[in-house]
Amino acid sequence: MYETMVMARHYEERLQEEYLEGKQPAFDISAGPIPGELHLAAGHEASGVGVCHHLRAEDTVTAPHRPHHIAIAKGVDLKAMTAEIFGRETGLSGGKGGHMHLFDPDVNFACSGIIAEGCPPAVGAGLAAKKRNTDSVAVAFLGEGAIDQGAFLESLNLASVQNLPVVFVIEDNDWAISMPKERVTDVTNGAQRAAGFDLPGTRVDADDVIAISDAATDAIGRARDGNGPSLLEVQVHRRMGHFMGDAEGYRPDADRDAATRRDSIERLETKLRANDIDDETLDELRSRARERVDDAIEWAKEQPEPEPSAAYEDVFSSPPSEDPERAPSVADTGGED
Ligand SMILES: Cc1ncc(C[n+]2csc(CCOP(=O)(O)OP(=O)(O)O)c2C)c(N)n1
Ligand SMILES: [Mg+2]
Repeated sequence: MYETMVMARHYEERLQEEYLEGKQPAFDISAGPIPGELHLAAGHEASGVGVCHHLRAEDTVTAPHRPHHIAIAKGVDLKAMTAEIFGRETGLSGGKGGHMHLFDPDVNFACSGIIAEGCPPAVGAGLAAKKRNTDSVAVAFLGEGAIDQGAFLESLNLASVQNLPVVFVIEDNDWAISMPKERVTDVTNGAQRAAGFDLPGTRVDADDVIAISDAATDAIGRARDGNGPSLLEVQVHRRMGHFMGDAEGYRPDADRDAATRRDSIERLETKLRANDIDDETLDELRSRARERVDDAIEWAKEQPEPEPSAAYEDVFSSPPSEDPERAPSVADTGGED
């Protein structure tokens, strides 16, 4: 878990450097090696790693717009994911999806820029697992800013009434863009939402990967054993802006400083040392993690950009103009079919 957390943090720090290249002085969002928006998840590592650590490739994970730590922990192909973020042809989606639209069918991972959008597909994956009689589970991650979305609440209901193997994980980082949590909801503990659907709900108050992993053991074990869904809320921290380029003028310095001080990786390191893991072992884990990230980024930057002529490929599953079944249409011919 330590190695994966270091990998996820180093990934975000390296992407930040790459992203800012060429975007200054007036912050041109389309410039540089990573054009478009970028939401980094430094400070969220304990959640993705503590939960996904219990999952297998055949289990499904859906993530929101801040997905990298979860994707890394789920075992998404790091090189293909990085190429996707850099908009390259060999990316997971041919470089057309970007960092909020990472899909890796080999490990059943998907994410979306639409908040709470991952909840219904996770319920669908849970239903599929149940119908196929497997013990696979599905996990939907969402932010605390999405807990009033209909998609989330309807998904809780459907998962509950159908007794599906789904775990919902709320990552509470106290902020939804520039909106502090207390201005959005009076519910300080998002896990209480579970009570309205007669589900177990647990909140882990600190971004402590061991505590999160323990809570996930129960929730995922329960789903795997056919005992239905549950809801987990975990406290994490946003160490960076909402998106890269966010000057965070709305955020009190004390809040940002506190997020930086509460470092889940240092917390785990302290626990590991207390359990007699020596410096040499920690150094080795850190170097291995960083090397994998650096290799993936170097590789991705050497990949070709997609041909402009490929812009419409894979966009429609069945383009009307190319589908003999659908052209010409009934309306055009006046036929009666
Ligand atoms: C349905 C929908 N509404 C609004 C947005 C715009 N939006 C993007 S991120 C965000 C806030 C998300 O906050 P939270 O869920 O707490 O996640 P965090 O960014 O803190 O990780 C909003 C409102 C969106 N992407 N989708
Ligand atoms: Mg949030």
